[in-house]
Amino acid sequence: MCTATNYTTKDHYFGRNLDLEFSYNEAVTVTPRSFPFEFRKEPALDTHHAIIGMATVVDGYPLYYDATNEKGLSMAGLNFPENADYKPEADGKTNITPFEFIPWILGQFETVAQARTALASLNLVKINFSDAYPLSPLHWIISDRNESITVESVKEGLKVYDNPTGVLANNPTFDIQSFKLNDFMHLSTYPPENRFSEDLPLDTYSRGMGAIGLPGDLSSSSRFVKAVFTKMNSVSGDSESESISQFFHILGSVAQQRGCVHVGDKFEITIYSSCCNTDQGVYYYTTYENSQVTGVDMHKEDLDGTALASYPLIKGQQIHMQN
Ligand code: GCH
Repeated sequence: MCTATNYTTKDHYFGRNLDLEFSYNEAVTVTPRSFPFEFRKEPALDTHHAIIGMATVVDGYPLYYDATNEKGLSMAGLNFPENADYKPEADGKTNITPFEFIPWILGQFETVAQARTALASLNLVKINFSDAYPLSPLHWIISDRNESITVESVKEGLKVYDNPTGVLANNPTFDIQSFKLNDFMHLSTYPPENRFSEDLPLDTYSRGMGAIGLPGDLSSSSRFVKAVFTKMNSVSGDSESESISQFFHILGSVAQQRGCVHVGDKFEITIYSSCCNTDQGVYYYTTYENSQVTGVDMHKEDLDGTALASYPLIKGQQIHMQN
């Protein structure tokens, strides 16, 4: 499963954990403005905003998992099994396949408000990229500095939810995930007061007791609550070092350690964690075995060009010996 979040200090940051039991050879990929984005059912975008994010490049096409454009609009796809329902082609609608959805939104729009307007006529059409890369059941978070939305294509149609948390996990549907936050409104970062019984001499014997009951397991609903609590209460200075450190700590609160979640005979792990400074266009990441933060700056690429730039992930520990 995965968790995505955003966070604002002086700049705005957007990223995710990718939790899975295997990898698709993803790489940090920059798409410049004149790379021709072709769509199966809609006209190509010959020029568009430049994009940086994590993608598997297949047959020259960047299949993005999460990305940010040069205007600061960001988007991530997260697993949504058994709920995602993609549709046949529909007349009078904009027919975009799920694997084209991130390029289509980030290629054209600067804000969530603009994206939301375009979503009114969108149909997520059921066309596989190829036999080797069939569609995945996904839902999406789209964020700018000011707001986030969640997009879900389900049996009843395309649903667009305001997402005031800026967080997305996996199942169940976003309305249910959000409703469940009601159950945790008593959690606090302050020491608890004894409202249990005046007749009992209860003691705050440890720090952190105000949030007893915060879920710590790795299910999707629990990660959602934990990430929202951590993000909403996060405190950070404005520097890049403080901001990205805090961001990776938010993601770390819901990361998956090998051995804790069985998937068949394998284990789900946090393959990578990403944090994009959406104002500067710098994409930072760590991997399961590389705790050092690595960065790729989109503005160091030729953004007026036509060729993708791909940076394979540095995956082993980068240990800095001090003696
Ligand atoms: C193709 O249609 C789209 C591309 C793939 C291959 C199928 C590489 C791009 C992107 O949509 C990829 C997709 C493979 C896979 C990915 C997806 C982005 C996120 C998703 C993960 C499986 C989601 C993470 C998650 N996993 C644990 O929640 C990498 O679908 C789980 O619960 O299964």
